[in-house]
Amino acid sequence: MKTLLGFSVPLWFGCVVWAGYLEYDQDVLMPEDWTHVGRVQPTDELELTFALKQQNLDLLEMTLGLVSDPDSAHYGKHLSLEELSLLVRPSELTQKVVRHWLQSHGITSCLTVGTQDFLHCTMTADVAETLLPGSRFHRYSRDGQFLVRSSAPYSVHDDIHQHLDFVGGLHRFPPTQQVLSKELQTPQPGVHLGVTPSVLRARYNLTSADVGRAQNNSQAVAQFLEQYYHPADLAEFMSLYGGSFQHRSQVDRVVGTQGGGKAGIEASLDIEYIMSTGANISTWVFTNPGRHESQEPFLQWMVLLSNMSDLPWVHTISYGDDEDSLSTAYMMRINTEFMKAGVRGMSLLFASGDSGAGCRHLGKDKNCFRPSFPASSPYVTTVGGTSFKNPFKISYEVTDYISGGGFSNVFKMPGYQAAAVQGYLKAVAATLPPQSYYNVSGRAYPDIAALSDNYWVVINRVPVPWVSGTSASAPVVGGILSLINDQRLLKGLPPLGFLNPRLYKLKGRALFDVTEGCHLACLDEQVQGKGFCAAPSWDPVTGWGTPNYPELLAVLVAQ
Ligand SMILES: *[C@@H]1O[C@H](CO)[C@@H](O)[C@H](O)[C@H]1NC(C)=O
Ligand SMILES: *[C@@H]1O[C@H](CO)[C@@H](O)[C@H](O)[C@H]1NC(C)=O
Ligand SMILES: *[C@@H]1O[C@H](CO)[C@@H](O)[C@H](O)[C@H]1NC(C)=O
Ligand SMILES: *[C@@H]1O[C@H](CO)[C@@H](O)[C@H](O)[C@H]1NC(C)=O
Ligand SMILES: CC(=O)N[C@H]1CO[C@H](CO)[C@@H](O)[C@@H]1O
Repeated sequence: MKTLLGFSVPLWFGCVVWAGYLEYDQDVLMPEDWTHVGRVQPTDELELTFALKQQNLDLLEMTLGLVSDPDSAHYGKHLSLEELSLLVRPSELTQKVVRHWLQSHGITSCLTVGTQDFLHCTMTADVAETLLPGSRFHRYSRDGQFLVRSSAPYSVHDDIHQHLDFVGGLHRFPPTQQVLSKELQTPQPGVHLGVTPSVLRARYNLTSADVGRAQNNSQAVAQFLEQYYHPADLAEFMSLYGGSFQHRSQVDRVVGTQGGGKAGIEASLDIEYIMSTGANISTWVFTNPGRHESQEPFLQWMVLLSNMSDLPWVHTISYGDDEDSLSTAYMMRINTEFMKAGVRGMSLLFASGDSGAGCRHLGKDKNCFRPSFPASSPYVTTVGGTSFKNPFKISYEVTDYISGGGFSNVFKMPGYQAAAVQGYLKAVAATLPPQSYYNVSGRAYPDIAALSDNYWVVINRVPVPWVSGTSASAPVVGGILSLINDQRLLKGLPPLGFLNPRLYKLKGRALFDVTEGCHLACLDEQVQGKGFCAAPSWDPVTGWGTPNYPELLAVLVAQ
């Protein structure tokens, strides 16, 4: 059990300088599954990431709204990395103050990014502990993986405070596989269908002609869990299941370092399925961009996006953490990074999580639901999960009870979804869970859904059945959006970019509405394991429903 240790009292620092916490609410207790190994040596090298305060964030948010709203004259007028940089890069003062502060501690090996709002610096542990009063670095391990993190909250001097959002590499541990595949669960008797590419393509109405053709279209999956895909698994998967459609059997680009040993089920699932719906489209894999013990892989991926001008249009990510385990400052800044990706025309899709509404124990007999981040960010498209009503044939879809969904406690409900969410709350008012379990003023998710149950995946050359989770749904929807981008690019139109404003304006048109079933939540007397339930139109379990490709293409290729 993790508890909160951060508090907002300023630290009294040695030579009479006030210092304050950047992430006063950051959880600094070590998660149960990590073992403390010992203090680092003072001369051990650390790599820390400094998130510098950006400029014009109101303008960034407004620009994202305009380029993503199909009714705006600016729809699709995405910014290049250079244009984005002119908008958000930190002020000269901020850059000067932060650099001077680092240099005065002898820190000179720092790398910056295209938007100049991150600095990635190498320093010894004793320098880091002086730079960031309060921090104390220790080494931790889990399953042969080693990490360096601080056991106590860090602070920065008051004159630096206003120039930084947070420092990465001190507190956040890699999430336990919260977005998990229900690997090898006991199969039910009988000849079960199981999801393969041809099952998905049939259900979502993809014909053999629905494959990518555009020259410079591409899509990506990003992974951060020390997992990797094996090229031979992908090739075998495609030879087993790719018979009925033109496809690629190879990844075009791997960014980062793939681990050794056995392939991971998550990694194999993502890549095999994005390349099955997004067939014949160039595909990239982002994998642990930094492998230093003090790095945060998800943060490093975000930093990388701000440093590459030529990126795939669609990214699917199966990473998630409890909102309440992360600092508000961190989530706010990462949310800004999502806006930066959106104004550039990228679509980021996150799995909604595999714990339904989730459950957080607040005290004796007192629980509430537990939203997951980044699923709860208003500037990503969050994908929930479904299963077939009749598991023995391609039938209509119902809620997969694991499908993550609910309301953020951190992000306000964005305008694009207000009417849809109000409609739901009103329609099902009589059967909603008690109000004390969730926050109706927060961003509600998911936005869309796809099958998440009983996939076939090839891992270590062996086809494995019964793989489940919303981490399957996200790449399936990602590949479908890539096909739509493909048609748009062929017509000379810009890519879809941040989809939600346009998706909510469709009001469910071109999607298969999922109206049956509830997802799981706290096993207590009040809610008895039941969170929210699907209903006609949008709901916080399956969003607007699952894609009917030909209709979705028709409405999204129009302009
Ligand atoms: C960003 O890219 C440039 C080269 O394009 C490189 O010199 C720099 O080190 C990169 N920054 C980071 C943080 O990796
Ligand atoms: C798509 O699939 C649904 C259900 O499988 C079917 O009823 C419909 O006719 C199909 N075609 C189109 C163009 O929607
Ligand atoms: C597959 O994509 C390439 C471009 O990347 C294109 O030249 C080719 O025609 C596509 N194949 C089919 C069957 O459309
Ligand atoms: C509910 O969400 C809003 C933002 O949408 C936030 O300001 C508020 O603190 C949240 N309440 C709780 C109890 O978390
Ligand atoms: C994002 C992407 O796939 N970009 C490619 C566009 O085409 C050029 C030239 O072939 C490639 O170098 C890019 O990688």
